[in-house]
Amino acid sequence: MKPTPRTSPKLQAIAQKIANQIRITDQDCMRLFEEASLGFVGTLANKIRERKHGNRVYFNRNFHIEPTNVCVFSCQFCAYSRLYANREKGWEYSIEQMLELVKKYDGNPVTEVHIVGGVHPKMNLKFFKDLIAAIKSHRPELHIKAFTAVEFDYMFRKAGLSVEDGLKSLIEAGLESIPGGGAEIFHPEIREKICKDKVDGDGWLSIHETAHRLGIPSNATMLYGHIESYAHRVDHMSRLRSLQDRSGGFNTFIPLKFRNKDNDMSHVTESTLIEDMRMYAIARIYLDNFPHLKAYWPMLGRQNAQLALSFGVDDIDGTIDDSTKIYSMAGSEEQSPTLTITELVNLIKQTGRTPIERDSLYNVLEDFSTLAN
Ligand code: V47
Ligand code: SF4
Repeated sequence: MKPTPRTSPKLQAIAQKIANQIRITDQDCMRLFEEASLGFVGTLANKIRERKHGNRVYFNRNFHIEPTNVCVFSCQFCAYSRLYANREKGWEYSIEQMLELVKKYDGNPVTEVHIVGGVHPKMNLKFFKDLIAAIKSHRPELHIKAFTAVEFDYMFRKAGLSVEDGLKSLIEAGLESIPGGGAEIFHPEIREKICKDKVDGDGWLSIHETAHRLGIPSNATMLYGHIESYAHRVDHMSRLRSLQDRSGGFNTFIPLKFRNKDNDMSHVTESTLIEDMRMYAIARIYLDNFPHLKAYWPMLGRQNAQLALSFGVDDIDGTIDDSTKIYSMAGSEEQSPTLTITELVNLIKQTGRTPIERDSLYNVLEDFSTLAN
């Protein structure tokens, strides 16, 4: 990119690194957060995104199962969990009920089920192994992406197993990949304030590292736009980038915008759209070893997710279905998030990009560029 005269020499040097495909430093990343305009970071991020993926935008056909919203933890930002003592106000599905949810999709070409929920003291490792095995025996080709590091940490400790042995037993039952939740902000200064009782940053990273070693890919999230500073965001992404250098097991980074409805952080103002787009762009510039950057449309809203496709994002998640409550209860844009394939494809085409249906491992299933509007 040719630097404009108004760009400072330090920012120009960063643009030069991107042009030469040189990794930026943590200090460069701080400078981008503190000094760079949306246009500046957007142009660089789009260049990187097009270098990696051309004009393609990936989506998949998935649905979510949330086994329970009863949770032993009390994250300040969570609008969804109900304490065990208050569990009559929550839900807890049996294996049979969850299998019924899966059977609703018989004959529907979904390729993935995403299973995450609260940390229920009675739903143990055996329960989840049986759940996974039951789904696999009903529909063997359905990819199972399940459980955050927070859920693993609790269920393995309760079972008295190491992370490695616990993961091996779930893999044996049919677990194939791990979603990116529970990461929040790794830095203890913030983690102590927003989710002090669940697995810490090092624990989260070590569970993902173990999964990668066992051949299980995963995603990583970052809950941003609340009480964290830019330095905490850089620290978070820096730990992820270092782990990815060692393991190579992350597929996708997903920045999650903090929503403030009905939680203990309702007094905290939400980030602006400009700040959201800057977040995506800077993540794309910094995380050079992450293949994909995802905008989770139920959280951002459809139009903002479309916009994010010009700021480094190449993945827009999937059809989802309306069973995911963790965001709608915290005030996300989409209260009943479901998109048909035609709607999803049209959303992507309206931005001038090429819609590509992917499987859970980003193998291309179908190019939808020729589907009529
Ligand atoms: O870890 C909870 C977030 C996450 C709020 O891997 C909130 O493909 C904003 O990680 N405001 C769980 N965010 C969900 C998750 C996820 C979602 C979609 C795709 C994938 C993937 C992973 O939800 C939690 C937390 O960071 N969350 N409350 C809130 N008030
Ligand atoms: Fe429980 Fe997850 Fe909510 Fe935290 S974010 S209280 S771990 S459901």
